[in-house]
Amino acid sequence: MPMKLYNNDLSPFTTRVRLQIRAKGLENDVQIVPRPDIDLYKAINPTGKVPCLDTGAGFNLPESETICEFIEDSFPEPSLRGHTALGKAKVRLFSRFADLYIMDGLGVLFGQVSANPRDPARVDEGFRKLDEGMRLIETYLSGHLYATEERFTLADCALVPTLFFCSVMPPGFGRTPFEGRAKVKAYYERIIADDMHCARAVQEMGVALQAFMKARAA
Ligand SMILES: N[C@@H](CCC(=O)N[C@@H](CS)C(=O)NCC(=O)O)C(=O)O
Repeated sequence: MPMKLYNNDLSPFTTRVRLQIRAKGLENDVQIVPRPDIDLYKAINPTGKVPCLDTGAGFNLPESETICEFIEDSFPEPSLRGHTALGKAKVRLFSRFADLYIMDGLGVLFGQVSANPRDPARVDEGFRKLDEGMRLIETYLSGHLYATEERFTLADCALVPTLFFCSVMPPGFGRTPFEGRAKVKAYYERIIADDMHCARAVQEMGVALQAFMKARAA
């Protein structure tokens, strides 16, 4: 039985797994399906969050990083991990930076996007956290097309969707995206121009964001 990924095109966590599925050529092995109605979905995934992977083995697996690791173990080739112990560690490091630092800052800012009035202290806190994540990524980026090596890895799957939000969210707060982070900016702009899966992922996120904003304004 094929696996099934419960998806939402806007979610950076789900986009991370969509990127992995396509980069590994697994579209026939892992179907990408919309998340059902929330009450039904909570019976499938008690966290209520996307993504969740129906493994086809009677177990529904939540949490994007866990899903990515499971997919790598289930379909080892082509590997999106590093080749060496250090290469593998570097890939995981970027996933941690994306989840723990960047998403932490973005989470605070999400709460302020439509707040009326906004809380300036929370906005500052969000940008402080975001900038700390950016500083770390800037420090560790390879400077090549891909984050860690001369090929696409799970590090890129984690970074590109989070950086999408880092590019679209600051202008809404009167800030410049990627300010002072030239390497991160160059990485993001290059990879979404040169890598077809990343280009498609950010295009899908952009369309989903427009629809989300429109629904919110209605
Ligand atoms: N740590 C989780 C985070 C997943 C997550 O926060 N997903 C959001 C969408 S970006 C969600 O489903 N939120 C709905 C909710 O919180 O009710 C992962 O990596 O999968």
